[in-house]
Amino acid sequence: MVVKTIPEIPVKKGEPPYKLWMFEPGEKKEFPLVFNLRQLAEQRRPALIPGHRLCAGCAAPIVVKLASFAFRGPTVVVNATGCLEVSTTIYPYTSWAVPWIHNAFENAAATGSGIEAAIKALKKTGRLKYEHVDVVVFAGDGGTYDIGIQALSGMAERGHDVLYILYDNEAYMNTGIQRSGGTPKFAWTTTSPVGSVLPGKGEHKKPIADIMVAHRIPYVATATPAHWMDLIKKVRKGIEVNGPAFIHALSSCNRGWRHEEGISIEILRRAVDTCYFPLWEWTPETGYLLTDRSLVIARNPSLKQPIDKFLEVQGRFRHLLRPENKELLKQLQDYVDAVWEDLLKRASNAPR
Ligand SMILES: Cc1ncc(C[n+]2csc(CCOP(=O)(O)OP(=O)(O)O)c2C)c(N)n1
Ligand code: SF4
Ligand SMILES: [Mg+2]
Repeated sequence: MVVKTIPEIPVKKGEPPYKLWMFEPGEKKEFPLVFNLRQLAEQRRPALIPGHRLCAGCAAPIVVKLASFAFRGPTVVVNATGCLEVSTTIYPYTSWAVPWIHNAFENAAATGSGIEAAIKALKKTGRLKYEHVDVVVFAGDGGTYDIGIQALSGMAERGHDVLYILYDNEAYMNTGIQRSGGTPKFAWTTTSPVGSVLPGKGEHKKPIADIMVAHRIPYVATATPAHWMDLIKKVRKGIEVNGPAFIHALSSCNRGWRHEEGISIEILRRAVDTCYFPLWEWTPETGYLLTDRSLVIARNPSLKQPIDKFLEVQGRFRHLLRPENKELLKQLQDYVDAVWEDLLKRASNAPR
């Protein structure tokens, strides 16, 4: 008997909350995607359930919950070391309602690859009756841009059928806000301090999603939990493709970004409205396609907001808005504009 957590029937009154659902191997059921958030929440239990100790206002659990609405089931989750892992599995408790594994910081993609290979072998020898068992990795930016990139690149190159979801809070948050390859230029972190010598981090964010496009895997996309329908659809696509898929989800962190707890979703909206974090997807067949709000902005350029709108609500960029740092702010704006213009040229659905 296998544990299955997303029920095919809505939760009924009087039922114990977050009960694990069981079903027999060999049972074949597809769960059609519903795009009414209330209906989704009523019909599906998320993979991550209450009781975790992630900070109030943290976007990471929202990424996971939304993503899990698109899981087909059965699904195995692999979690790299980081806030999501340590705060959801404090021994002897767990907030995960699906089979879940943590290995080491750097090898989440290798662990996912191994699980997928084992599933294949079990199917081949007739020992696994399911048509598909999906493997989904969640990893932070430190575990992806820096320490996990070797395992991730290997997973992509070998063609493992795994969906890798990067929740990018733009620093090593769990260990005290150290800069990573995903930290944007001029952001304050404890290892890229702001003072009379340095104006925060000296380097731009690594283009991780484009690096995954360069692997020519079946599916790559960017997403935020503020654009929830877009995120859910992309996760489902990433699961359904045959082969590796990568989703880069921006995930605000009130501790590290220095913002109020209640504005996480607003900040992520601003990240897209300023084109700091454009929403797109890529497949080998279609190339780059803008999605959701970014497609709207491409069609109506007057909707594009200045980068200040993203920066002004975060303490980590406070110094950039001082008059003496006008030149740095312009540098960042020019960089965001150049990356956006480049994306408009590459996206086949951008107006010409
Ligand atoms: C090999 C190894 N190096 C360092 C650490 C210490 N460590 C644990 S979590 C973490 C930061 C994780 O950062 P990120 O991947 O961005 O996830 P976040 O905490 O931001 O969610 C570090 C450095 C470790 N566990 N293993
Ligand atoms: S430190 Fe940041 S990423 Fe970690 S749980 Fe708190 S808000 Fe979330
Ligand atoms: Mg991080």
